[in-house]
Amino acid sequence: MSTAADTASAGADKPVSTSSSANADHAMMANAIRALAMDAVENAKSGHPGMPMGMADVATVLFTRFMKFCPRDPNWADRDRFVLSAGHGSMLIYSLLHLLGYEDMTIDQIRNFRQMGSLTPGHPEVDHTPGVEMTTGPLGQGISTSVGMALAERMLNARFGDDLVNHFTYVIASDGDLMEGISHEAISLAGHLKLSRMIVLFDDNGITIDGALDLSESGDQLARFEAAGWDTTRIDGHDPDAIAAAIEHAQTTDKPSLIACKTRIGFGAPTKEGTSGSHGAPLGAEEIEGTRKALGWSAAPFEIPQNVLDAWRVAGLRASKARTAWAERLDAAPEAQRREFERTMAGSLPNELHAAVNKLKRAFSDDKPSVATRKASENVLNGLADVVPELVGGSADLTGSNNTRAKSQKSVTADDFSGSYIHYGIREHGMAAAMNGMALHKGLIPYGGTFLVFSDYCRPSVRLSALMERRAIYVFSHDSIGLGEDGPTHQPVEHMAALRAIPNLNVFRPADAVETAEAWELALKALDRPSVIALTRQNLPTVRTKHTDENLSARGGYELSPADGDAKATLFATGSEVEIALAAQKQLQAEGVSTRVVSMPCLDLFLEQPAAYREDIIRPNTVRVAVEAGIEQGWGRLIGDSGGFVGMTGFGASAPYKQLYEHFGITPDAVAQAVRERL
Ligand SMILES: Cc1ncc(C[n+]2csc(CCOP(=O)(O)OP(=O)(O)O)c2C)c(N)n1
Repeated sequence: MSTAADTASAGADKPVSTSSSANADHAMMANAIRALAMDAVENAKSGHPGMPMGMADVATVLFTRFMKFCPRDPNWADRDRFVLSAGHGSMLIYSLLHLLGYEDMTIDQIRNFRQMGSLTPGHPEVDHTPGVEMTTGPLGQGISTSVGMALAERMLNARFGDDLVNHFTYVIASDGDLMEGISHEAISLAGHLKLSRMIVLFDDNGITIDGALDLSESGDQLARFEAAGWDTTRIDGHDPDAIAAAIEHAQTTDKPSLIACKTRIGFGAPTKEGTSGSHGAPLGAEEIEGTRKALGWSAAPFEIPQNVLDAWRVAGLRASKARTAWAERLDAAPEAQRREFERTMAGSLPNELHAAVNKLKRAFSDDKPSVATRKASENVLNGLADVVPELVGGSADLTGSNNTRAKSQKSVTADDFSGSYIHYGIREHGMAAAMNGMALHKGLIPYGGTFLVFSDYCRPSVRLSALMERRAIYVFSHDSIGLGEDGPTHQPVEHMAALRAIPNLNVFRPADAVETAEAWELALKALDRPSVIALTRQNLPTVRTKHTDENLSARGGYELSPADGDAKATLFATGSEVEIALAAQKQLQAEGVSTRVVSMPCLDLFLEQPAAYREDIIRPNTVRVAVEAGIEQGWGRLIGDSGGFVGMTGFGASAPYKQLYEHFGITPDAVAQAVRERL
């Protein structure tokens, strides 16, 4: 049974083979997972025992014979990645981490499954539990994010070579994962790019919450994956030899692999096995007793027989030598390469970044271009792509519209992963998930573009970027009715507000080229936070005409244009409406109403500033009016109950953009009038 391990790693150093049967037979090792899962769920009075019990055989084979990882160094850069896409089966991964010897995952943590502060939350959470690679639970996200991990692996392999980067990405996915629409985008992208190091183990149990899968599905998953360019096979997911043979084969193909593992959910449960009754509820004392009997498992709850635990712990040590050999290779690598590898994997930025940003800012302030911020963003990328080579761009088939590609960026293809630009195709959701995967893998900084209105198509993954605290940068152009003739289907209205509602997400809407450069700098420096950069289609004047090295956008909002005397009014604006606010200011001051203009490129960052700064910018004793070509939601904290808002209250229309601004009353006159009414 040790043959599979001999081909377990594609790296120069293979993890040492452990014959599981030397210490405890496969069945008992798998039963340890089953027992922990059913006992933990029973103890918590909630959770999902069925999936871990059904996939215990597959997980045992994968982790004892194939996976390359190190419990004492869970973040080892060249470890195989494992994503439990079916996050509801979290007890599967918690059991594995405990059994394999991840120090923090004590039996008490298993006992405390789903309790406050435990390392065993209801669904797996990255950074919370060592050994968990991503936060899963929303079905479809895990498998789709894994595409980004597998892509990052190939891209970093192209940059740093087999000695440093050479690992697999394994996924356990359920029926639900494969039914979700995002999986279509993900598997077709993976198939197109021939991500051969991606291996999906599909828990082909034919059961979902409502009952038998055939209530809602009659498709052929294997045919679907094959059509997308995957290698596929179907096996008995309770036959360890078949599982091992399938993984062994999957490692050698030049395509991503799907292994459909026919399993019985709740394996061993006398009345609930094979039924949705074991999916998401405790089995109950009687059923658990019957399961113990059926499995031949006599140990008390949360007790693992010593020989079984020993066998698991030995499996946990399999890759120790491979890890040491890898560390030696890293030490022996040329100094510059080693440093670059360590820097990018740590996520730290090159020292030259600030100078590069300031060079751009100075040039913009000197030249005072009238450009769309999407074009300014392209100019910024041209200035930064070589300084920050770990930047990986892309677009969901709108490269020329989003202006996301720097001149020096070469396309990534299935034959050549050395580039840094990805053609995601018309797959916004898959793109956002893949970006998360790259950010989770580490070593690359992903950014990707589409129209702001289609941020809705990325939203579930954007929310996960924020929840997982990962630096993904969303470049959303065509950010208002200012896009003009494409009309209301393409004109975002509620999107800024909707994105601002996501915690831990910085939403930038720069007013000119200088603020665009500042937004990029801040997005890159936000190591544990994703950013959105909303950009215009239409040209905007340069409003920051005097250069300063200080990143004024860093505090979210700042006084762009002071009043000509004791300010009576304050105008807040973002992006393309800053120009309108400045024109209104002129009008008002000509009438003797001293007015200041505050540019607010990032409301999220502004609201995090100390109260004194906020008050100084808001000036509650002035008449306050905000202008943004979107809905009012979110501006209340700045304008208060008595303030004015000039923006949109419904959907846009199809017309040249200047007419639209007139039609919807987003004009300097309207802003000035809103002030006059409140004086
Ligand atoms: C996007 C999303 N929709 C719904 C759910 C709720 N949910 C959790 S598991 C599940 C389906 C269960 O079926 P399957 O994926 O086959 O898992 P199994 O029953 O085999 O464990 C659903 C609908 C979810 N977690 N994510």
